[in-house]
Amino acid sequence: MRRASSFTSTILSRTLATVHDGGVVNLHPRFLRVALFYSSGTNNSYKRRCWFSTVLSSFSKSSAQAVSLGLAGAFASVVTAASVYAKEPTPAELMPKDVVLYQYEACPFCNKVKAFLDYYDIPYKVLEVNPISKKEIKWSDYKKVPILMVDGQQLVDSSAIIDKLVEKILPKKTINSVADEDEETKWRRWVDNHLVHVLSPNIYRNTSEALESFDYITSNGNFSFTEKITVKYAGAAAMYFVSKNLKKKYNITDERAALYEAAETWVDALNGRNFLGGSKPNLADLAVFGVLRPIRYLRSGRDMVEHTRIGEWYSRMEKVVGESSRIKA
Ligand SMILES: N[C@@H](CCC(=O)N[C@@H](CS)C(=O)NCC(=O)O)C(=O)O
Repeated sequence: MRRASSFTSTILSRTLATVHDGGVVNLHPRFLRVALFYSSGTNNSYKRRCWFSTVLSSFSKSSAQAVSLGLAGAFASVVTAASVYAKEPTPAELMPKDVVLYQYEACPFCNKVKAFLDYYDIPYKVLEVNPISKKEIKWSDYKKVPILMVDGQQLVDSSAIIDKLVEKILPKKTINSVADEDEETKWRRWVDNHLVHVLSPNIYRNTSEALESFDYITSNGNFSFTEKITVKYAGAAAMYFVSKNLKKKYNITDERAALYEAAETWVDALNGRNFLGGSKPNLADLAVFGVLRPIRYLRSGRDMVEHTRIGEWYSRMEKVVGESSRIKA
């Protein structure tokens, strides 16, 4: 069997040995031999993987992304947006002064936080973490992303980060009723416990989709040139097999059907409302939107919009969230 350098193997194992609370995978050694065809076999540190450090990111609304995907139309619709749906302004005195997000551009949890920051127009800097060395977060005891620094305070875990931000900038947040609050909580949990698990098997469904995803990840992530090349091809191959394992773990037989079902479930939850929050998005709307953003313009996301009723809500969300409040370096 052909073998590549241990460097390749190390990069692969470390890149793929990332974990998220939602899509943890235990890799069977036999599976790894096939998936990690190029492995030197000396590294047995393959642990578990984050579907996404494997994955993509928010096809936010940057023109570069839109153009690269031939989505100028979608971009234009974002521009007309602001006039139709108004954002909720954050009072100036509550606006944090210095916000830094440590992230992987493709991470669904990071994108969930970004959707919140963008919607509330909170300016933030982004520090892209190298998923292999993680040197950018060496200073922290917490070894995952997102990490959000807010005026010197470290916040971790996407849902906890959002709760903390709500406390800070929306101290008078009024929810119409306990029922509304319960509904919002229920669907935020659904995002973390169900929706994120459906995404991974979809974006690595076959070799071409796995390559498309890794092309996105390596183009947008913080990788050295060598890492980029290695991770793109070897990572795509490995994740193709990982996604098969994920399907088993989460009892998914047909990944596309599961994705469409999740999208339809969400539209049913809207029950004719523009947003789950009614006339404005609530935290559940922002969470669903955030985790879907990285896949929206990949093959799986395009299929989802084509084959389900989620497109209209998604477009409304794009419009109301509007331009990113990220501070360009
Ligand atoms: N529950 C956490 C999960 C965060 C998470 O699992 N992040 C992944 C990226 S998607 C991670 O950093 N994994 C560890 C790694 O990459 O080494 C959250 O909601 O923020």
